[in-house]
Amino acid sequence: MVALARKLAPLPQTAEATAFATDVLAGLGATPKTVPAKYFYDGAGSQLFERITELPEYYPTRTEMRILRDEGAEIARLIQSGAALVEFGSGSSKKARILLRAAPPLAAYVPVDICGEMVEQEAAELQVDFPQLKVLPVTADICFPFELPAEAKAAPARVGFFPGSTIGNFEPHEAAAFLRNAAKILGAGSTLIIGADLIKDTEILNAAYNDKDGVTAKFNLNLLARINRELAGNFKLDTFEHHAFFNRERNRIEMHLASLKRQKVKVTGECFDFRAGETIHTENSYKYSVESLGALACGVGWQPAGVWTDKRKYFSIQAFKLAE
Ligand code: AVI
Repeated sequence: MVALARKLAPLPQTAEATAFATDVLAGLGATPKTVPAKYFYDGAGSQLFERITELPEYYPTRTEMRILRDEGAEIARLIQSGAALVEFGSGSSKKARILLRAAPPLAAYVPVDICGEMVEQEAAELQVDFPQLKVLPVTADICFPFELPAEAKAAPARVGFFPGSTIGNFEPHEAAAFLRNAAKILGAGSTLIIGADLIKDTEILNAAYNDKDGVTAKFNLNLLARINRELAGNFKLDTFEHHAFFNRERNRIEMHLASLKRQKVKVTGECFDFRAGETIHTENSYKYSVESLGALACGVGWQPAGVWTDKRKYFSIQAFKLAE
């Protein structure tokens, strides 16, 4: 029966779809069950994430924007005239726009994102609003080495920008690898400006990932809906529940999807057993102190060059430099 279902299940068509299938099957077959957080962001997931950033409980986005608006001029002093600004995981470039307005004339702005269509489209829109600026989009996975455009390589300096606390979604060893990779790409004498969410009271953190309108729950459950849509899954969404909590020992928010009963679920014809209460671990969102992010960055050669926070010390923008 399983063999027949397997034959009938649609096969993934693209390399991206194959990677999704491979990761989901491996993750659901592991103990404990996991699915990588990067798969949250299909069309529906990206829209839900946009809604999360506007929730009253979800402070990171608006707090980071406030720091950038209030301290933009100070932060931009780290950017020398004629430098190239390279944004890692640029998405909508909303935050870069604030920095670009405060920055001196630049050789180029290089938004880098894995989603080629989005990076090209956002770059075209930004180009209209900043006609003097050379906007040179790059499609790449920011966790691996990639080539900068020639103009950015030839600029007298390069400044990396990695806002949004996306670094928090990496495991610490992955965050260190990202920082090492960024150093290689940007080169000697460069600067890196990172947005990182800070460790704080458990209640504030738990509320940010358990909003009362249930948008974060929908965002989490959309992962199962995506598996149903793209991998011939048969998850019943109302038999899984969103769980999110701050793990203080590991300084991270953990998101899980908990099965409300004992059940079997099929994905591309493969069957997975769930115990009642068993979870799929879907995301970690690490919170840093200024010192802990500094230690991680120093460990791979970056030197602290500035820290800006909001009054409540909820969020930080931290700058680092590489020796010449
Ligand atoms: C994208 N990232 C920084 C978000 C975070 O806070 O870790 C993703 C998110 N997950 C649930 N809410 C927001």
